[in-house]
Amino acid sequence: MKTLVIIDVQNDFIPGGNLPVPNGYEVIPVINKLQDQFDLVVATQDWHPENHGSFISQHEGKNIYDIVDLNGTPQVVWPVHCVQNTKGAAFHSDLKTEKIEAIFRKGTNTEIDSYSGFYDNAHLKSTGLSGYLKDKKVTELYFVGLAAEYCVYFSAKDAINEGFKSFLIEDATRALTADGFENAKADFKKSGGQILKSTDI
Ligand code: VGL
Ligand code: ZN
Repeated sequence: MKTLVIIDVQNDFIPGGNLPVPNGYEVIPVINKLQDQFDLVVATQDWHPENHGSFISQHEGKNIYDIVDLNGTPQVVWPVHCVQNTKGAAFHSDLKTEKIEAIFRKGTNTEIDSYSGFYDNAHLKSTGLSGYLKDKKVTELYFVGLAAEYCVYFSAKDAINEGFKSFLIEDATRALTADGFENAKADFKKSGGQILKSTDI
């Protein structure tokens, strides 16, 4: 069974939001069109408490994109984003949501960040996504959304470790930086993932 996993298409990751991905809006029409071609559609939502440990507000004297140590795990310092129950954390209103059967929230623990939709960055705790999909006998996962070299890449890579066939639909994602996405794609391919275009589906 083919499943579309929509990663973090939230206002804060779209231009106008607090952690905008350049051209992030452009993924929405592509993702809306793709949804009808899948048996199952699920989504993730970055869902942080207002004092989350990845936020610049918690690291006096640091700059955005600095790397700090957060409880033993290297952590990029981010602008305050996707705070629970705020407009920034909501899905963009142009994203079609009627087909989304389940939403998995991540980054809820202040002590650790969670780029992947499956696990936090130290693989301490599962979101339940893997069990949910295995229960439905899903075997192939297609990843789309934001941001390409963070939450999309880490989710797509964890999917391989969880035993799924993992595909990343390149024109249905946008990156924070081109270099970051090139490195992520190279590692994803090396790990057994496949890069596709939406027209290949
Ligand atoms: C993300 C940085 C911080 C993402 C989430 O969704 O890619 N990136 N939190
Ligand atoms: Zn986040």
